[in-house]
Amino acid sequence: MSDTLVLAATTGAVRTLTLNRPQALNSFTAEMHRQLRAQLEAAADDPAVRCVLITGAGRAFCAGQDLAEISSGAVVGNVVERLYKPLALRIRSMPVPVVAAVNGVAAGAGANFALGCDIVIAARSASFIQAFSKIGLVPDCGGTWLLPRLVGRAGALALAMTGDKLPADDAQRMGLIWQVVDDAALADAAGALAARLAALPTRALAQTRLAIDAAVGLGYEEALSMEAQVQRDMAQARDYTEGVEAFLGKRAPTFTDR
Ligand code: T3D
Repeated sequence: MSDTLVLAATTGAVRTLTLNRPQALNSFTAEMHRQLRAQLEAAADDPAVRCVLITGAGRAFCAGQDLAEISSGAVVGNVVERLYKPLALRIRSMPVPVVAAVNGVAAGAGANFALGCDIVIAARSASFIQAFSKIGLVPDCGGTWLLPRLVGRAGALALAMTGDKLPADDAQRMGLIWQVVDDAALADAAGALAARLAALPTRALAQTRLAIDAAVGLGYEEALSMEAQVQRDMAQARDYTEGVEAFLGKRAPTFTDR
């Protein structure tokens, strides 16, 4: 029987997935990819799950690809196409919001995996490293797309070329991540954020992600048309009726769409 490399726990409507190879700083093996994908599918298919929270066991979030596994024979290009690309796309297509709670170092594909989540909250001692250049690679797991959009071309190139360790506070100042909290407060702060998102109309939140990502490639007028189309769809959903009725009735809404 294989080890449990991704722990899953549910609190209310929040499914927490914990990368669990602390002895190798939660670096990705093919088996950890497989288990993470299975857990993401299970969360996507479970109507009771309204937010996914991803974190790491031990002192790291994720150190990217397990370099020992690669040197033992896996083919680099294949791994990126076969494992990292579907992972990044799965995160982007989750029907509920995805929060990354970065508890320690996030390096290489581990950094970009975190940055591809919807909201990134980090412990103050955490850091982000585009470690690729140090081993003769280029950013992957969405890094080439994400970094310039998050911090602009200048910041993206500097981070990717130097591979310097970026402390969480600097990452937040640059707009790479959303929030930094004291280490001891991370689990509670991330849990509270995830619970808050879970109580919101999660279908509209997932559509918000899609619309914002789509708008990046559109002109202003096209973006306005796309918004009108998405809004038409959202207005057909129960959550919209519930939100408006709750507002007018001066009561708290109960959102159920997904
Ligand atoms: O197929 C492909 O390769 C393409 C896909 C690429 C995607 C990528 O992610 S490429 C980038 C891969 N990641 C890295 O290059 C990061 C390598 N790790 C580090 O640079 C450092 O470990 C950290 C800066 C992340 C942390 O440094 P530090 O000093 O806090 O910890 P450490 O002592 O280096 O690591 C602790 C242990 O974890 C150590 O094992 P040991 O000696 O205690 O048995 C170390 O070997 C292991 N570890 C850390 N990162 C990895 C790893 N083992 C395998 N793969 C790793 N990526």
